[in-house]
Amino acid sequence: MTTLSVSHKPKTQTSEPARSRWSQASASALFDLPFADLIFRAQNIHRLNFDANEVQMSTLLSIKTGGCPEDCGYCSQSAHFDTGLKASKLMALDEVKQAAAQAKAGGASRFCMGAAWREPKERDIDVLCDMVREVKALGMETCMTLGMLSAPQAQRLADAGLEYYNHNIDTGPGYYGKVVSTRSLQDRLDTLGHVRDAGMAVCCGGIVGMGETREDRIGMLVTLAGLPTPPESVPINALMQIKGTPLGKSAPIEGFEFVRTIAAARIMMPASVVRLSAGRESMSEELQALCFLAGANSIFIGPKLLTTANPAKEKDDALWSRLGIRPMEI
Ligand code: SAM
Ligand code: DTB
Ligand code: SF4
Repeated sequence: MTTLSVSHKPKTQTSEPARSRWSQASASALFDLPFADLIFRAQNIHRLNFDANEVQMSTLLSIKTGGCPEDCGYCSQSAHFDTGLKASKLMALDEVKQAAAQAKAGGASRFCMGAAWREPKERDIDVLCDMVREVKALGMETCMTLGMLSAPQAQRLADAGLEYYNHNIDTGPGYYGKVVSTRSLQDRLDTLGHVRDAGMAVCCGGIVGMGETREDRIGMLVTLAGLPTPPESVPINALMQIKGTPLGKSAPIEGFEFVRTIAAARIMMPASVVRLSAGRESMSEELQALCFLAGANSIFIGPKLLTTANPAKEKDDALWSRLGIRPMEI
């Protein structure tokens, strides 16, 4: 078993009541607060647990793109939908190493490698472990998102030194069936259990703006906060609308509702890093600043997420400078 040092542990304990109190009703009451009260409460909790001006910065790389057998209704990479995306096979080790070095030079402290798989094949695990070792050798934290994992697969990746595993629940239990049919919410929870048991840190969140209701968004946060141990990292993605996917024409989430979702995540999971994940490309700088005020303290940097665009470095760097945001050290 790998000894894992999870960075960004809270400096002090939260002042919020025990986690078990987050029912659908109590979380719903948070969302109903006047906006200023909600942000004030989120900001207080944020400051008790983190340096409020530090933001953790990761860069993504799609190491295996497209042709995925799953039918996630938002995804450019599903083979079920015609999105015009060109599929490619698993990248070579050297290319991954090069991309990681570039990400480090661009200011990322963590490198997150994503594959469009239902789950990795046994024959891929050795090279995936090599990728982990090579990226770590550059002095970066490692994260992978490869689909479902069996317990032995999770253990092999952890033994290679993988620190974080990203596996999202995507939405609340009430809306899940409208989003994906090829894997159940329980399948996802099982993978999260294997990741935990192997000693890795969990990165788990979801997507908003897929046509779900506020109740569904609350259901997602209640599920995340109610995990036996809440995820160390909670990505909140705004849907990147992909032409050709069933959810590609969903009405975008309204800005204040997005900020409320971030604030509620911060309050309900005080010790977790909350990631302002996909969607920054189409957000105003003011909306992003509100998300940071609401307790978001992690982002993806670099011009690309997996298959879609992210803000350019110059634009981001100018924003960090104007807001006085510093990268979180590892
Ligand atoms: N195939 C693996 C899996 O799904 O577990 C890993 C890669 S998958 C692309 C990682 C996550 O990205 C998904 O679980 C989903 O939450 C998020 N995601 C995918 N497409 C998105 C989109 N169009 N907009 C926002 N988030 C998206
Ligand atoms: C997560 O929650 N968001 C990232 C990461 N985990 C893997 C992926 C966002 C993907 C956005 C759509 C795309 O670029 O294809
Ligand atoms: Fe495949 Fe992951 Fe996309 Fe779902 S989200 S279709 S599993 S790549």
